[in-house]
Amino acid sequence: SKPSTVLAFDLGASSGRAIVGRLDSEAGQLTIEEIHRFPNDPVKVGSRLHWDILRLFHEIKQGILKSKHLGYAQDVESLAIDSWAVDFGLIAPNGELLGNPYHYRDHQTDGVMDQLVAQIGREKLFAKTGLQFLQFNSIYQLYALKERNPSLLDQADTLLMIPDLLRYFLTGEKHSEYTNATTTQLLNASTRNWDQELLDQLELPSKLLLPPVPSGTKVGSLTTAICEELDVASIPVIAVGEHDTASAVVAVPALDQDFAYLSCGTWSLLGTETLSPVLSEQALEWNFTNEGGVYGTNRLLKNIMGLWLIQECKRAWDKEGRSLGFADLVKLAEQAAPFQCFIDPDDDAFLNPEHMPKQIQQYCRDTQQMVPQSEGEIIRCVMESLALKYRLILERTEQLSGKRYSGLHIVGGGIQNELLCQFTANAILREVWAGPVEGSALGNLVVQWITLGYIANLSEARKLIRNSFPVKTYTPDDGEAWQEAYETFYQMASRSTVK
Ligand code: ADP
Ligand code: LRH
Repeated sequence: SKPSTVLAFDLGASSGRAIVGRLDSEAGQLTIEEIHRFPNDPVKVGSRLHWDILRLFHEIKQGILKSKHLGYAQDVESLAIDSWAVDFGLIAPNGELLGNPYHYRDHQTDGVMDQLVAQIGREKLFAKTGLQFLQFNSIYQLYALKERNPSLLDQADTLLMIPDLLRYFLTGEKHSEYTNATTTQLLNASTRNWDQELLDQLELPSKLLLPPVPSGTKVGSLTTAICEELDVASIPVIAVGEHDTASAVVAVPALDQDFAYLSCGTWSLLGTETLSPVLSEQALEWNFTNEGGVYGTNRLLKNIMGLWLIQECKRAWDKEGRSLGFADLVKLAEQAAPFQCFIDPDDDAFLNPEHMPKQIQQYCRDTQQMVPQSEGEIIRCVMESLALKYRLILERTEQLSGKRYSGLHIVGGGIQNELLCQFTANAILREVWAGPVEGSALGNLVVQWITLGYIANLSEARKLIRNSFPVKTYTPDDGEAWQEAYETFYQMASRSTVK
């Protein structure tokens, strides 16, 4: 029988892609083809940082057009979008978008979290939502907006998270998808609906937020206007696990029920899948999160600053005219001396500094370490520190879940940094299993196929991914040196409030 074709749009904080997936159910094989990729550069206007949302919508239309030109469009049975979390657009009563959505790294939320947390109480917020405290969670963005730009909120009829918003542009239908809704820190983990008390505290009208629909729900199809504009037949649209990290976790090719994962892109999201939220005091103290997963699963994980640190070093050097690719930077790091200095990647200073390399140097100076000078020294410091941080968070995940993991699955664009994969194996003293690289897009695709009835469930989907894509094993090396480095890293980071 003919393979089933579906289309995934995966929007990361650094780039977006359109991927065609083809499933041969009889052979138990699936293949993917990247048909479109585009940068997702945020835009600074005055002192505000925005996403270029209309451009992203344009690129999604380009992706649909390309699927047509490649001859797939007539076969595409559905499409779906996933993206980074927490950000949103506001819709006016007349159905139009109000303003440009803000980027979660905009400084408007600086200091806001402490204010609101003092008001509500940290324990209470965690008990209700199960979420980690990140200064850019939607709840703090809304609170900041309330103070800074109240008329915008007053005019708004509906809040739509980024994938909800782009999906609304495509279908004309407004729905809120569950996994991404959990990242707002406004959803109650027990009721899986908006927490009325929190909405009241923020004086947010409850009409703003739509009751979340489960991942995998069919939520309309391309509008007639879009079909005419692109000259394509209408395509059904599915709300998959629209939080990119939820989709990445779907795609972890684990054979066991209990596994640890690292979704490695702009952010490094490290944790495990559990049946219910872990709301212990320890989870709160370590600032772990419980984000909603697909099909009732829970994602116990922690955000680690991730490859953002490298992206931002690259951007600073690009601006200075020393254009180096990621592969060049990794090569330079490989040539630099090991274990010279470490940073805590999750120090607030690294969330959105003016100049990342200088910020890293400053951190090393402040912590009385050697100050890295060359590009290679700086990137080596970042990569070793990330690998060591992964160990800390992996061990904490084990303590919280009460499980022991024999290795770590890594998915996402970051696995192209093979030196980082090797460092990670060395640091955690266990195997690393790297792949697939397009984790989020694959998770997006397989949930569409589950909805369409081609794949039975989540574990079948993971088996299928395991059978269709290579997984590269990295075995730990140089254990003693890394153990010593971990002790130094841990002491250094503890002195400056390990996050
Ligand atoms: P996101 O989805 O968050 O935008 P990706 O999963 O696409 O991010 O990962 C992008 C990151 O992968 C880059 O920031 C870079 O650090 C890393 N990367 C991509 N290609 C390479 C490469 N050839 N060598 C080393 N690292 C790479
Ligand atoms: C990764 C991600 C992560 C969120 C952050 C805002 O792309 O979705 O899970 O915390 O972006």
